Amino acid sequence: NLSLITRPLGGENELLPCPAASPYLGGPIQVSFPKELTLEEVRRRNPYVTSGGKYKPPDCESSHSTAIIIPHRNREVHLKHLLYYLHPFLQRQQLNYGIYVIHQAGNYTFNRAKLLNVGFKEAMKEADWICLFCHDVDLIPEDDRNMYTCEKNPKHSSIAMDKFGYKLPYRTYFGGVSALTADQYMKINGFPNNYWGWGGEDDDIASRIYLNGMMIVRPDVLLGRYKMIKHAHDKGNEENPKRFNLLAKTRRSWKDDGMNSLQYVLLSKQHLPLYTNITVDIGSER
Ligand code: BGN
Repeated sequence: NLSLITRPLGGENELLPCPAASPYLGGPIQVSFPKELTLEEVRRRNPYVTSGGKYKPPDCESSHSTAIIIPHRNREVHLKHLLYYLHPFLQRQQLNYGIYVIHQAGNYTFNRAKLLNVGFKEAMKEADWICLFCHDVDLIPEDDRNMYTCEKNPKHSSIAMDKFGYKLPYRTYFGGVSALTADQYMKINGFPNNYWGWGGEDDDIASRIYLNGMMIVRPDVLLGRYKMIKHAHDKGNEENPKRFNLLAKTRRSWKDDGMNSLQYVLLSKQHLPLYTNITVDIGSER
């Protein structure tokens, strides 16, 4: 092939586009949680990951860029295992990516959806991410053909979790791991800020999607498989008794509660070797 031979060689920044399907995908992943694993070991195994947990394929130009947003508090052991699996997983998919851990400061009741809003806002300040993956810290993907890229509609990825017998628990379930483009995220005014404690916020997000004329798409059930890391019930994330009332009002509240009403105090932003750590004071219920 002459065109290949006459192409100037060694030109920097002259990578060819990555193939439509990555040649590095291996399918099912055997997931276990070795106690002795350290972040240092995860770092050693991922030498191409740069400061803040960012990566670009070294051998081709990826057309995808995905920010992984992980709400977090007191789950360091889970985070370590997630990073151990997620970094190689995303690299095998040949994505440009960055991992953001959003840490809720203080002891007030946990608020997953508001932390995701903060993650969206802070991640978009750093780069024009095409796709945002909202990712629970305790869910490990079990098949690398479950692509961490966005679709024309919001995508729910964790559709077959071990704790639900590898089935969807109900038709509109949107919890665990889900993906929206920046446009889709803004179209629904982001996520609700007022769900404090466990439950309902994911159903609110699903409502926002349908109320705005979109639908939830899913990967093949054989690929959307996840293992949940077992844990005791969190202190500070008790079931939210208000979730039923809140959900009944989503139709009226989504326009005024979301990205356009988001308030928080950024306490720190550290570019650690394996992720960007954002610590935030998101206040409390008024
Ligand atoms: C649902 C919860 C979700 C949770 C799933 C799976 C509610 C709202 C009640 C109308 N929804 O029941 O938040 O992700 O279970 O555990 O509690």
